[in-house]
Amino acid sequence: MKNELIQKSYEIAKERYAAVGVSIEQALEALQKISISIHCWQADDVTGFENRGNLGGGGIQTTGNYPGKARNREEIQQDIEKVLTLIAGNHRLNLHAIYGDFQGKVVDRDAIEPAHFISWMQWAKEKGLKLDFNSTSFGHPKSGNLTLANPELSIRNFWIEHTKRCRLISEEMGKFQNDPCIMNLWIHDGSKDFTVNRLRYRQILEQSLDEIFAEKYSHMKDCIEAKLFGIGLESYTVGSYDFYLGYGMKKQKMATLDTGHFHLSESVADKISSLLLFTPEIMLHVSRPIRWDSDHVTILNDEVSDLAKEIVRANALDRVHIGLDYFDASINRLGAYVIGIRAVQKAFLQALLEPIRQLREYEANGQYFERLALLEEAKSLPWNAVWDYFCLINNIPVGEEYIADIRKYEQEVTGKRK
Ligand code: RNT
Ligand code: ZN
Repeated sequence: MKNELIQKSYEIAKERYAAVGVSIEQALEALQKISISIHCWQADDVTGFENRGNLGGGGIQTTGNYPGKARNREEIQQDIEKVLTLIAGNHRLNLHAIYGDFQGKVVDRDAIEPAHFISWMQWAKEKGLKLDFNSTSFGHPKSGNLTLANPELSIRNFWIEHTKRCRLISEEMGKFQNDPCIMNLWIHDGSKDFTVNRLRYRQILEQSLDEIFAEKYSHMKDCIEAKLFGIGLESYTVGSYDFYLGYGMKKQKMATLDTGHFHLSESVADKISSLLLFTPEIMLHVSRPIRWDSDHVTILNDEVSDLAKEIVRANALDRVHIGLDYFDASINRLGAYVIGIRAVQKAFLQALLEPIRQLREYEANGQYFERLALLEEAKSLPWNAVWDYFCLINNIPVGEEYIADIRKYEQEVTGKRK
């Protein structure tokens, strides 16, 4: 019965969308191909497996102590496998360097190797996931306030070595999965208060990056992530947006746009069409900043909708990589994953269903009332019927049905973790 209703609503939606010149079949086909890079660190509050405990720092902070966080690789994998049963499509898993399979040993960051990630690669292959990767500069005794931008040579070299190794690991991942592994480089370097030698640290960072990127690889792609500020590092961020945008354009590296890393009233969506002209590709960290870069769970809000629309309008789905980045430890962590992934998919579905031909015609004719009116009406076109149908044909829970699945998993699995 329920399936029949979904089917019926879908048929009605098809006609309704046809009236505004939109093919929902094409939209569904495109949505099916969108692959989201799922961040592994929501599963365990960015702790990792270094066997030294979460040292925190680096200007980021998880808040909450909801029970049941994953304590090891097996548990993260188990949780991700569960998440995959509640979402449609083929996706990627984004690992941080601290999530290596270290076999109970303490392996320092300047000693990590592809071997520490073989078990991840094999598991990912079995599950049909592709892997992405990140160097980890935070949460380490040598992190301090400056890593790659540190004037102290021994510390700087330690982090250069770490980052080079991360690129090699990414290269091996890319080879193994026969698909480029995207490696994100984010460092927290900055300072809490007035900084009178801002140029110097940026020069050092530029030199470090040049050293790191000297080796050319063909199975991995680099992206560089800027930030506005970190906790305890409020006055100065070495790797600011201007810095990485300039570096990325000069060296043809893709920029990572984290939606929490800008002034709160700044539109990240509007950056897409400019970046596409000057950098090869774009990486996204879709997040939800509340008052600051708080990394709340991504939801379907205007910011995410605008972002998806700009990407679709620019016909750039093949040049923009969509990743998630948030860590909420105050609610069920699997639930947090599913909410965020589904929200991003919904945003893209809405974008793909936009009556863009008509809107552009209005714009070209200077018919701005008509353009605004259709944009408003498009908001309430029956996209939800298409979304339900998408879930149905992918054999995953429709609508709020997944809440019960998460609850059950909590009772049977995560709730039993001590
Ligand atoms: C921090 C950056 C960065 C991290 C992850 C864990 O503000 O957004 O991407 O969240 O690397
Ligand atoms: Zn990020």
